[in-house]
Amino acid sequence: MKKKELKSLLEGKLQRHYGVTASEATKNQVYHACAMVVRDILMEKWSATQEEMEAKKAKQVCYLSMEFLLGKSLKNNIYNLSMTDVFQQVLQEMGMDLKALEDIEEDAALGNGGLGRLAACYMDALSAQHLPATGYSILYEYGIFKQRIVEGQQTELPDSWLDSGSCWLVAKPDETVEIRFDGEIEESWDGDHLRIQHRNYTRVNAEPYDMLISGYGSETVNTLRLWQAKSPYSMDMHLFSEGEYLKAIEQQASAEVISKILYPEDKHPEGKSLRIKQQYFFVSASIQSIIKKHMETYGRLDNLPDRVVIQINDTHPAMVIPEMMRIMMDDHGLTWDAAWEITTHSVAYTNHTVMSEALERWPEALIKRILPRIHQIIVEINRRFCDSLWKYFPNNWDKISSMAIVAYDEVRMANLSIAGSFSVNGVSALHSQILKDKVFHDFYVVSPDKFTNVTNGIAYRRWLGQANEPLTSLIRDCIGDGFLRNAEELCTFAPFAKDASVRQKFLEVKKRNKERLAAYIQEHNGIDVDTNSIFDVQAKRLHEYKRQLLNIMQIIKMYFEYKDNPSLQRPSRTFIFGAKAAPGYYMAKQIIRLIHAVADMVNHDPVVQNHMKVVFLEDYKVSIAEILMPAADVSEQISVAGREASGTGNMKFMMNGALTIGTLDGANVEICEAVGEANMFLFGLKADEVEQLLKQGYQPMSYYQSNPWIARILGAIMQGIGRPGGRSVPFVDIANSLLISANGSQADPYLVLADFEEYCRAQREVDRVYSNQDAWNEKAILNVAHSGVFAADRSIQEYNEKIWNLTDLGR
Ligand code: GL4
Repeated sequence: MKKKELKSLLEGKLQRHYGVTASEATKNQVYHACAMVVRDILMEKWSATQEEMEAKKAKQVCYLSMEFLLGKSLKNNIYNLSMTDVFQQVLQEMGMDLKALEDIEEDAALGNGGLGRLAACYMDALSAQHLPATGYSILYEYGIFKQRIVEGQQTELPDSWLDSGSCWLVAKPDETVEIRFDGEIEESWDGDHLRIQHRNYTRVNAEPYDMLISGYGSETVNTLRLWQAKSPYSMDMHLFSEGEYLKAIEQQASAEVISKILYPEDKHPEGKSLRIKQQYFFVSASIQSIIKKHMETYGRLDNLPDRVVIQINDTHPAMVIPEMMRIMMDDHGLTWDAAWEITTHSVAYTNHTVMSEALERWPEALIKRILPRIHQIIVEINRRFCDSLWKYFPNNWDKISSMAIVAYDEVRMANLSIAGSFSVNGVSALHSQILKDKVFHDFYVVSPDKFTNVTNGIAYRRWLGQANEPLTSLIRDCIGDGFLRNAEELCTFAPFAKDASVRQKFLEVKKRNKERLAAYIQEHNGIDVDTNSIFDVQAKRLHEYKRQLLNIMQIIKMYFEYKDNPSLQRPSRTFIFGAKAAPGYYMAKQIIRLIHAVADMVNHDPVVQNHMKVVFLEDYKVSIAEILMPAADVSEQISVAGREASGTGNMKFMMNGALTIGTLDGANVEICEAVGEANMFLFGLKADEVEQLLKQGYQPMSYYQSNPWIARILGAIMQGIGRPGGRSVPFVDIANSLLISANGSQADPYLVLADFEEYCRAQREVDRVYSNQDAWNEKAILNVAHSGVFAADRSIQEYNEKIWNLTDLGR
């Protein structure tokens, strides 16, 4: 698009929507005008995509996820349309700055962390690969909370993102569907046909809002459909006129609360009725809309699996299975067998964690009360499933009851997901192997062909192309810009690691990115950090298995080493953390507090602060990650081996040229295969060693007794940590959790003490390698060059080949 055309489009929006000229418009108005212009362009492509899908009778993926952690849209859409330059120029002439407008937009934070961000990366890659897709989720009014740190402790504030985000939503009120909760099921025979009637139910409307999903250089624009809960009863006038004001609006409020807020727990499902309602609400709305559309086009359901594949992002949407059964049997008159055939050939399940507390189980009584028909269907699925298991495990009741979908008054969503799908995949090679060997071993024995792996990937044009322009342009200068379409071409950057001038330029790029981050830290934390120091970053949700505690213990050790020996020669370090803790997760919040106490101690010590700093970035989110990843030298990926299903931050850091210090966990294993052990810092117990140690009886006290550093650090943690001369805070619970087993639970279940010594060794290796800047940069460049396999494009291709078999709209 030419400058003149864009200018007149923007002026038109400002005039018609705000009645102002370009020179009168506020920044906020110009932001909205830009968004509207971009939306119009996407809308045309979206219509063309829809037409093409119909003409080609395309097969599409419906990606159901409770979470899509999108971040900001304006920059990404403009970039994908290759309009960054023209926007910059036109805005400049209007006296505005594109960057400043981008900052007005709040992150769309409809997700907790990796799982939700993965969904967003996949939508982007699907459009880029011109594969037809619709994402389905909930239009939460409040996304993940905003984190405020008050006196070193996390507090939570609501995140109302819609003020600046709603301009990306296209309301489709005509496609509203009705969702039914509660009530009773009445069965009656109509000849030889069983009629199911749902009586006394509570009705909630689901209103769709569509977001248009662009892909880099692609004509395909896909849809992310977000459902909002609306009460069909505006207000009970009868009650109202009798003066019962509150009761009158109660019904309305209890319906609309369903889409109010995202649950902020990563890996800890709350057994709350509202959460079940959220799940069924978006599942039922999505399936109703998928089946309705299919019936309008084809007039039959038996070919549904040829036209759609329903990918469920973890078990949160697992109720698609009984819901499809319900709609096909009760509304369309299919037999059980016919409906089961269609359902199990349409649904595919991705597992994202092996942590047992994250495997969803719902109290059966709750499901029965809130979703009586779904409950009946689940019970019947279970009965037939257990029958079928008999032939594999005759007389083995223990095994069958462990695989059952309903048992001990609980409904097990993972078992339902496996039984009702044609594909089960993990998200890294190691994780998929653990699923087959351990977590779902019995299911694997019954249907080995169902199980597969698709290693995660990232939308690298966002995480490298947009977030790190200096590095992108250095790569472009070396190898051309084909890598922006095909990430595998990044490997042709590898030989440049040997080129001294490229290493020098890489160093300058990193320095610029560190300066940008340092400015951010100065503005938000008031801390001066040295851009010549090693930027060592751990940014991810706060969870004990991710072991931020291991990191902070090593930092305390370093602090003592400088105290003991002020002339110690080591490269200086800036340790940077970003992490939200679930609001009810006590230990995670204590660890955040400890990080702040250590930061206070280190940053105010007159001697030590010249060697190291500790920074905690408040409210870590996608847009902060976009500043953080490009500036990192060291990427901390230090989870207990076997627990982190994949990780995706690890990929983003690598692609931006950070060296990983990590355990052989999740996708770290594949990072190591791609870049070579010599170009990262591996340490710690391996997954099988972890299991073995826990099995044979792990005694953290023995490490405490044999390693004086551990004793000294835990002693300090217990006595209190704080700035010199100031108040110090004791962290007795943290120390106890590492040493004492409370009511039968394992002490230090995440093996912090077992891996401590090895981790410190690896950190000294980081110092040694960094002391030779040039050698370090060579390794960093090799990390960038070998990161192409972690593009979401590759993951999507694998999903398509192994599971989806979609129609390619680009052909
Ligand atoms: C997660 C995993 O913990 C993480 O390793 C993985 O990268 C991500 C996407 O597959 O899914 N599982 C859950 S639950 N939250 C995650 O971030």
